[in-house]
Amino acid sequence: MTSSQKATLTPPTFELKPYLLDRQSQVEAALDAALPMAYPEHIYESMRYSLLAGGKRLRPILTIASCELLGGNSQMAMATACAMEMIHTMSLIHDDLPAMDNDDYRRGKLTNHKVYGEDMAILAGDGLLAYAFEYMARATTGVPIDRILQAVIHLAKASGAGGLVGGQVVDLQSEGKPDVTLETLAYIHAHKTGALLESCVVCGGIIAGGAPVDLQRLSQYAQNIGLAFQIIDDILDITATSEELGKSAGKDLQAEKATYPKLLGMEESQRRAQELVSTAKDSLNVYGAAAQPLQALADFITTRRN
Ligand code: GRG
Repeated sequence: MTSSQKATLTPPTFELKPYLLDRQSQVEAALDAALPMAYPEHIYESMRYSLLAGGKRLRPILTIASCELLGGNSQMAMATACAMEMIHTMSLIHDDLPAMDNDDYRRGKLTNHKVYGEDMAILAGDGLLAYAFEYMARATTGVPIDRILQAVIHLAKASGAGGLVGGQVVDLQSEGKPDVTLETLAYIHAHKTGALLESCVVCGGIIAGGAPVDLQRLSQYAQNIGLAFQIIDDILDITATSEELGKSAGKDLQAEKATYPKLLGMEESQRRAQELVSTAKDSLNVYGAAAQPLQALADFITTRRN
């Protein structure tokens, strides 16, 4: 076999770094355009402050990657991808409030309430929550309306009491309790962090017109990376510095939170995260090389430092 024949048979190795940089800049531009300044300026400034504060943009990138896996394109998925980041950002603004996790820093900058006050921070979160749905329903183009409706329903469910809100409630109720079980912790993680990640991946698939079996595989992938993501988050809270995290490190210990490292130890937590990522990747093997971006994103979850 000649070397050129070999080259055509071996799938090219996927380079995550340039892929991430390219997608991040597309998402930054789309978010900036999605939320222009308007009257009353103060609230728009506060919403834009947090929405455009950086971050890995993992959720919108996952949305676009899933859409592409099932034959869609980034244009079709972009409004939904932006909506995902709006919901994520609103949850961070509210999570940072004194009544919740009480943090002064997020994404390396002062938290929203530290700059705009608690009243505006609550309203900025509310504004982003409502606008996410308006924007995804209004600005999605080239996608049949029934798919958009299905995605809106999926995201609304993931954001509410059966998803993010429910996870945050059980998390708050569990603070300071010495007897939180692994089962409760899994519930917190699956809802507080996993539900939105799953919605990103599944909605990307819905927008592309994926069949139920495809959406099922994507959901499996996402549930596994969702839990792995939060286990790594728990580990980083102990091992990374505040500078690396862009927020205060060591908060979980301080708040006496149940975490994977606390319940299982550091080594076992790391092993579980790795195992979950491996299972997540396997659930997409059926798509061959087309699954490389989502599989590489799964690996990124365990190697990240923030
Ligand atoms: C959705 C109505 C509604 C309310 C929100 C406050 C709240 C209820 C939920 C808290 C959700 C929360 C803060 C979960 C933590 C998720 C998490 C691990 C965030 C960090 O995500 P990264 O690392 O952050 O992707 P960047 O900054 O990179 O985007």
